[in-house]
Amino acid sequence: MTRLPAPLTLSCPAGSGAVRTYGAHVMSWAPTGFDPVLWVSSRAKDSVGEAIRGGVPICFPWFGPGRSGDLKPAHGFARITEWKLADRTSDNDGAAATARFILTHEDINPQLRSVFPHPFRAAYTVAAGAELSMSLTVTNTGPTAFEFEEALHTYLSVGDSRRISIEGLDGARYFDKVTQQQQEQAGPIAITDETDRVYYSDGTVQVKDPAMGRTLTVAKEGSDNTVVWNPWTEKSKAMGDFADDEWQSMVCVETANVLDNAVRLDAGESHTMTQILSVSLNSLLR
Ligand code: TA6
Repeated sequence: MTRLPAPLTLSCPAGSGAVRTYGAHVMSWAPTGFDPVLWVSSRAKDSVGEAIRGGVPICFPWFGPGRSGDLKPAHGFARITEWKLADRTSDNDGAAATARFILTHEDINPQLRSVFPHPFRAAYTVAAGAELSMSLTVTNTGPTAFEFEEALHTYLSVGDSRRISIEGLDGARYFDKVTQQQQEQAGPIAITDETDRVYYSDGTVQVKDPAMGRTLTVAKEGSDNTVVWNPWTEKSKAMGDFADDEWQSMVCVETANVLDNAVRLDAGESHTMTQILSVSLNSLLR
């Protein structure tokens, strides 16, 4: 297997991160003075053609097995394809260091292109500083309309997933992929078992992490779904690229447009989805 080259660093006084051209995959980010915010498995693969277990994989143009339930590879081809680096800056006055990536249908392996035979252009801008913003713009460059799903499958690093509280989804409808039931969220989310839920929400989510004494905020624009995932014990054991106990140190909160919120683009139309991560220390008084 061909090992992946080292990621590009995005560094400025306010924070730093790393991103790969492979999958335009953000591997790490931390504001200056904070512990890493993104999580990567100790067993993560790093070879061409393999998905990377951690950071922020880009799920596009479908999510999971797709709405038909039979599409491969899981979560689409964007995260296992080399994107072109269009430009890269580091902002010395401390605001942010940025990188912009481009992917078109011409970059896609021909076998995979048959699954999604639509001309498209995806532009992805990453800005790492005191916050981490990731913005994905998809343009229909062909003559006929198409639909796609998308998710920024964000792995967040937490001190103990059994003690976190995920706020901002109270009252939101969700599809529970574990029970295959439609539910409505009542209050904050606690992780007490395998959790795999597609929420119908366009709002900001906060992950309160008492073990690390901090709150992670996931703000977004252009997204009508938030996916929350923790594999818990049995699913962790079943994944070769995930150590058995690592479910305790991570939770996925994913900015997305999936299922019946798939995006439809007419010829020439574009759609942008943006996720902005930030961190704050919990007040000792609260
Ligand atoms: O976003 C949650 C999810 O769809 C889960 O169902 C699980 O499959 C997870 O993504 C990881 O998917 P992956 O293909 O990266 O192993």
